[in-house]
Amino acid sequence: MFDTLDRQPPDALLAVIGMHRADPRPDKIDVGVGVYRDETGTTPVMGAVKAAEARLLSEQVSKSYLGAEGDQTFTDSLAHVALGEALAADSRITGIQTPGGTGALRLAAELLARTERRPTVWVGAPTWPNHAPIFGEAGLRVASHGYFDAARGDLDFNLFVDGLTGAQPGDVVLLHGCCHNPTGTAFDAAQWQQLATMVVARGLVPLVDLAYQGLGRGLAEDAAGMRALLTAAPEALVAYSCDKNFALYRERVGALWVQAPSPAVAVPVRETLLVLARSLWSMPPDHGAAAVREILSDAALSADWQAELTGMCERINALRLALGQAHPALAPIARQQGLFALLPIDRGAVRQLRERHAIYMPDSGRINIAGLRHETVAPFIDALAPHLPL
Ligand code: PLP
Ligand code: TYF
Repeated sequence: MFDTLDRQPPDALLAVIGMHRADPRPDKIDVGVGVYRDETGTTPVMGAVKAAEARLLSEQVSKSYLGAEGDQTFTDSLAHVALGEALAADSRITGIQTPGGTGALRLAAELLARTERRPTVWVGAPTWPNHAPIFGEAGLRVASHGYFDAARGDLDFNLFVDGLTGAQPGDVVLLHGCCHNPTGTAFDAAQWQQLATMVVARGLVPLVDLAYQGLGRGLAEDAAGMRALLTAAPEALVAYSCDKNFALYRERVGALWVQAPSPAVAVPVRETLLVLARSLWSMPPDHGAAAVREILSDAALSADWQAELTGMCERINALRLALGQAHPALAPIARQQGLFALLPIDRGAVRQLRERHAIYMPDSGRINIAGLRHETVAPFIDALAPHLPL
């Protein structure tokens, strides 16, 4: 039976970790996989998370089952951070805890596949390489559209709108809430409003992937566009990850919210989510979400978390400024946001940077900006400059 299975390529982003690790050169630079790194090049456990974990260790009295919804106090507290006060109180919106943002996306895909409409999911190209397989494996049709002007290295909003011309009423449009992976591009407030008008006029359903809240401009700023969209649209979905903004990566912490057209419709939506979650993973892992719940329910821990997150965001933006000023071809990076930027270089250049300079990135030319330190910006630019357009 198993001899009918084909060989499969490894995850191109995760493969970079192994290649970098195996390189003995001391001045090697890892701008591959998307994890935040500090000025020392490490990805520490955040102070508030350590404190919350210590509290859980001493005070948690049971690890008995919670249920397919996971820790509802976690999800409801997180709704205030992600959705804001008004939407968090909206009874058309229902949410449950998921294993990371990936679990939220997969649960969203299974929910969409359960509807009579079985919508096509529209994703921008390029996007996070896991997006299309997540929806495709759930049996949905995935269509892609343009939005990125590679020559300018920036968002082309008209291209985005034109690319969605073929979307039918009821189709789903996947949007990155902030900190676009891999391009770092973002809609401005006016474009989010235009998007909201378009979605309503054409009966499209937005699915917002919010995996980097707080790492672009700030917690509220990074969610503002999504909130405006949810306020306008009758139906929407939000797949949320706490794995970057709480640095919980391997703990797998996330949530899915679904906005139904009425509180009555939100009831079967929730029941369906619970049935689907039971057959996917039964219940989500608890520990990371419990730590987030502890942080969000304690004013001092919350303030501590937000201060550390702000520091991370500021470090990324300082590096963005340094890169943008270092070379004209990198100027858009200073205006863009989040961990990622897509360099205007080809695969050959990526290979040369790896072989000659021990600089590691995936073949797409995407860099994780937090993989740089202020002192490695200059050698990075020196190695990169010959490959950049004039
Ligand atoms: N969405 C995007 C755009 C991402 O870059 C990631 C990164 O991992 C995820 C979702 C998934 O997050 P998680 O690690 O919580 O599954
Ligand atoms: O894009 C990234 O680098 C992050 C981390 O299968 C990641 O989103 C990469 C690949 C993957 C899961 C997470």
